[in-house]
Amino acid sequence: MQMTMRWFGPAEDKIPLEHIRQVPGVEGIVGALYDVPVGEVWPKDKIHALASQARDAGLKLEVIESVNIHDEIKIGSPGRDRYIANYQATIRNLAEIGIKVICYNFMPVFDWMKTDMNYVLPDGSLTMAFEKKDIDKSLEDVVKDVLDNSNGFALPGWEPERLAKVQELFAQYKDVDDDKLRENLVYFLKAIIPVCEEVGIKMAIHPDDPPYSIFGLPRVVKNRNDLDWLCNAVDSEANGITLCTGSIAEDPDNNVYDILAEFTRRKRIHFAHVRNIKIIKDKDFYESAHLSQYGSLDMFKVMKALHDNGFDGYIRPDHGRFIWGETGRPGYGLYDRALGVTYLLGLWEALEKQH
Ligand SMILES: [Mn+2]
Repeated sequence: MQMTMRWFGPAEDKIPLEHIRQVPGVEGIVGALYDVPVGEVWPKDKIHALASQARDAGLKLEVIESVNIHDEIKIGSPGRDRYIANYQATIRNLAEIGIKVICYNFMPVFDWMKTDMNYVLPDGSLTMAFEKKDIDKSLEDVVKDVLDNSNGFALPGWEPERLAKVQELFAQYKDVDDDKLRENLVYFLKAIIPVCEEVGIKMAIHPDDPPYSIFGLPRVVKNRNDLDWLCNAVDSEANGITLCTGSIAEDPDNNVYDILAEFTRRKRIHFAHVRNIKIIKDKDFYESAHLSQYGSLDMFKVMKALHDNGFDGYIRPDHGRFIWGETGRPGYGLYDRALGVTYLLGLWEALEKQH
C-alpha cells in the first residue's frame, strides 16, 4: 500500500510539495498536467518535469489523476478514433516515466457534483455538500453556483470554457443513453487495455459522483453490478477501478464494505479514495471529517475490507474540510487531508498488527 496526496502542480496548487513531504507516511503524490487540452497527447517533457519536481521533493509520482476522456469518445462520434489514438500515445508516454496507474472517469458533462462548496459544520469548519433541492434549478444556475464558489481556484473537470456551453454539451449527449454510454466505454477500453498491458499501466475508473442520474444524464459506474459488468467487459487486471468510498456511499443502497472486499479480492482496485460522508437525509450529504464518529461510514470497516483482501495499490484521503482558517481549492486543503492520512495509517497499522 502506498499513501499519497493529490497535488495540482506548481501553478495550480498553493500547497508546496515540501509541506506534503512532511505529512508522516505520505510516499507519493497523485498528479496531472492541467495545461494540455483534453484529448491531446501529453508531451513527454512536461510529464518528465512533473515527475522530477516530485522526485526532488522526495516524493514518488506513480499515479495520474486524471487523463480525462474527450467528449467525442463518450458520445461515440466519428472523430473518436483520433482521440483514442492520442490516449494510447499518452499511456505510452506516461509508462516511460514510471507511471503505474491512470485514474479516469466516464461521466458525461460533469466530473462530479456538489451543491455547496462552503458548507459550514457545527465546529466552524467548511466542507462540500450535496442537497437535491439545489439542483432543482436551471443548469446554468447550478454551474454558476459551483464555479462562483471555488475560491478562485480551477476545479478538476469543471473547465469554465467547456461549461460555458453547457446546453450545447447536453444537446450532444441527447442520443446517449446508458446502453450507448456502456458501448462507448467498452469500445474505448478494447482499444487501450492492450496498450496498458504491453507497457505495464493499470487503468482505474472512478465511480460516478453522485452514483445516480442527475439532469437526465446517463450513468454506468454506479454500483456493484456496474463494476462487475465493467470488469467482465474487458477481462484484464489492467481494466481496474479507483474505489472512491465517498462517491459509492452517496447512494445508501450501495454496500461500500462488500464492494471494497469483492473487487480488492478480484485484484481490480488499484487506487482507493478514502473519505467519510454524512448522510443528512435521503441522498443529501456532506463530506465529514474522516473519523467514523463524524460520518455515516465505519472507516475501520473500510480499511479492514481493503486490508483483509490483500490491497496493495495506492490510496489517498480524497477530500478534506477547511480547518484552522485555511483557504484554497474546495476539498483540497492541507491540514484536514493530513489528519485523514494519519488516521487512515493508524487504522492500517492496527490491522497489520492484529494478524
Ligand atoms: Mn473520489
